[in-house]
Parts: sequence; structure tokens; C-alpha cells
Amino acid sequence: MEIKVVRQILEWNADCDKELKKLLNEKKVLMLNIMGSPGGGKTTFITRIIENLRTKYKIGVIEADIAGKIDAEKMADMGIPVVQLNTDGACHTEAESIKNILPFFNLDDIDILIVENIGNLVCPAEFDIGEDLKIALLSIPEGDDKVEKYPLMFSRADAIVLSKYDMKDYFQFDDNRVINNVKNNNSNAVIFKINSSKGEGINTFVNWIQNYIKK
Ligand SMILES: Nc1nc2c(ncn2[C@@H]2O[C@H](COP(=O)(O)OP(=O)(O)OP(=O)(O)O)[C@@H](O)[C@H]2O)c(=O)[nH]1
Ligand SMILES: [Mg+2]
Ligand SMILES: [Zn+2]
Repeated sequence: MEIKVVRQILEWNADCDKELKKLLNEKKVLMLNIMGSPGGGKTTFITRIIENLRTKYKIGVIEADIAGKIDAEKMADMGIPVVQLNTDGACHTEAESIKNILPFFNLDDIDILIVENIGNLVCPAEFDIGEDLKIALLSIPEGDDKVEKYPLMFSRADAIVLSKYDMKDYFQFDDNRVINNVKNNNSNAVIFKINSSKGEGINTFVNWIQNYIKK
């Protein structure tokens, strides 16, 4: 008797991720996967990226949230093509969801596609979604121990953004603790210190991103 074997979701996700990466390379679209805790500053950070790069590049955004479209409305207000993905309770984004959303964009007319993942330091790190770069935010009020407590997120990130850096004086946050822990597990990651409220530090970040633009 033939026994059917169904593969685990992570393996299935990996196939879909590969397919998306191929498509986005053909279309010369750079995809950023922005991850971090709820309220860590992802949307504010994305609006700063857009302000800095929109005159040079065409940008689209996918906003993933469990419910509602609050963040998507912010992007729409800026005149940016945006699709809201509602996961109805799921705590991360999967490649298949991104695949279903891509047809809503004209990829020939997009240089940078930014995905704001669900606010969560845990499972978004497990799922590749076709992105070129994983960017993990760690906001100062969350504490300098997060790299140790949520190792996967920070070990898989291409860039780590210490966000809300303007709050540094109000919290006991030791930059060196973070930097040393990142060095031990993920020596290639680049670390940025950014205050998105005022846009401080964003220039260095957008300069870095521009090295990866495909067209
Ligand atoms: N002081 C300070 N506040 C910030 C900064 N960035 C964001 N905030 C504030 O932090 C709160 C949450 O910011 P969002 O950008 O909405 O955070 P988010 O990660 O997108 O939140 P979710 O999508 O709900 O997970 C808002 O009140 C922002 O104004 C910053 O650099 N400094
Ligand atoms: Mg947000
Ligand atoms: Zn999850």
C-alpha cells in the first residue's frame, strides 16, 4: 500500500520562498522584510524610508496585521501602493500569502517592496517570504537582553535597527551588550541606531539599502 507523506509547512514555505525570489529577481524588485515587536516602531521607520527614497525609487508596501488596516491607511495617505494582509490571528507572514498578494502590484513599476511583518519577535523569523533582506527592529524600551532571549530573529537578520534611539537616556540599555551578542551569532549583520520620530540615523540606513537595489 502506498503511504502518502505530506511535507511540513516550513518545507513547503521554502519552495514558495524560492519561487518568489526568482520572480522578484526577474522583475528586479528588492524586497525588505521588516520585523520586530508590536509597537517597536516598524511603521514609523517604513514611512522614513519612503520619505528618503521615494524621489529615486518606486516603492510598494505590504502591511501584515492580525486585524484592521491602520498601518495600510498610513501608507495610502502617503500615496504609496499598499496591500493590507490580515492574518485573522496568525502571528507571522508566510511566503504563500505574499505570493497571493503580488498580483495586486505592477512589479514592472516597483523597485522596492517593503513588507511590514506581524509584530512578533518569534515565528516571523522562521518563515522566509521571498525577501532579499531581513531587517529586525529592537526598540530601546524593550531592553538590551532581547538578542539573547529571541536568538533566531537576531541571528537571521541582515540588519538590526536599534529603534527609538532617542529613548536611550530613559532606559538602561547597553549598546555593547547587543553588539557583542550579535557579533557572536551573526557577525555579518549591520547594526543601525535610528530615531524614526525625527529621522535621525535614517540616512545611513537608506545608503546601505541602495547597495542592494536591482534596477
Ligand atoms: N520616541 C520614539 N517613538 C517612536 C519612534 N518610532 C516610533 N515611535 C512611536 O512608537 C509607537 C509605535 O510605533 P509604530 O511605528 O506604529 O510601531 P509598529 O512596530 O509599526 O507597531 P505595530 O504595527 O502595531 O506592531 C508610536 O506611538 C510611534 O510614534 C522613535 O524613533 N522614537
Ligand atoms: Mg505597524
Ligand atoms: Zn506565528
